[in-house]
Amino acid sequence: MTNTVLNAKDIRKKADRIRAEVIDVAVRNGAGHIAPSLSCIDILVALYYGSMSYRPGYPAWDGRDRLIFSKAHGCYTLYAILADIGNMPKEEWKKFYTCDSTLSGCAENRPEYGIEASCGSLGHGLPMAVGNALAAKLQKKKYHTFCIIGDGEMQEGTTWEAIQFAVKHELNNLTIIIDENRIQAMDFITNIMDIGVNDKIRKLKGFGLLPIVCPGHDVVKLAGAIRLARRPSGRVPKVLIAQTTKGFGLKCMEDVPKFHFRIPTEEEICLGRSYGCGY
Ligand SMILES: Cc1ncc(C[n+]2csc(CCOP(=O)(O)OP(=O)(O)O)c2C)c(N)n1
Ligand SMILES: [Mg+2]
Repeated sequence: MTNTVLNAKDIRKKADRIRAEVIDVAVRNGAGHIAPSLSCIDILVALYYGSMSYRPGYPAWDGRDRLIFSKAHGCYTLYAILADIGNMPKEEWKKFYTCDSTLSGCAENRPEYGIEASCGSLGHGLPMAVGNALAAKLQKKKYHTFCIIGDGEMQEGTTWEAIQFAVKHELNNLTIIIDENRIQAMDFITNIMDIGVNDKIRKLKGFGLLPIVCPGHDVVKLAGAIRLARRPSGRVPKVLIAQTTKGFGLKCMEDVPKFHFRIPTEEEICLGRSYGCGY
């Protein structure tokens, strides 16, 4: 059986439950990449509970869509979801970052859990995703390949080489989702590399792509946009720019660069949460 797509109310609840769990496990076990994990929660929930095709509990199913999680340091959410859908034992996720854990701090290839690739050295995910998408074309397979990449990571040269190849080979079975939280490591992107907020759009268009901007924490809209992108239409890869907030969910962390790798104190956590309202 393939996965079921959750309705609007349930997928929002799911996103909030995963948020709470990621904060809980990471703070308890002392794992520091909380903010990059919180920024991509709605993207991952929209994929796993609202758009991607896979068989929960059967990560090796050949027909599954492929997800290459290139910003691998934000993998806490991926682990929480893989445990939730039955691809990974729940205890494995709950003991993440302790001495007994076999999970790495940056997601690496664990086919038994459905983690498709080892990333962590930024810039390597998209070239692998392009390879997966090309393989599907050559082997006449129907799966779609998704790649989640950080907005700072977009600066890597390998990313732009991969985009050129994907455009040249008309890989319309590939969707790139950019986690646009506007921060790379310890500073805002516009202080480091990007020339203004629309710089990425200008560059992507220059490379022949048609980026679509969507709200990065509206899980229902994200799932809709991803379902549309998943259709094998057009001649080029799809690009979604998900406008996210780094550290979304914990008020002390939101948009604060120093939280790239940092455990909040109890006082900071007491500043409150910014989710779970209205449903
Ligand atoms: C090739 C490479 N250079 C530097 C790093 C160190 N590093 C890890 S995360 C990170 C910031 C990445 O920013 P972004 O892609 O925007 O991800 P975010 O944390 O905002 O989700 C950096 C520089 C790395 N992992 N790989
Ligand atoms: Mg970023």
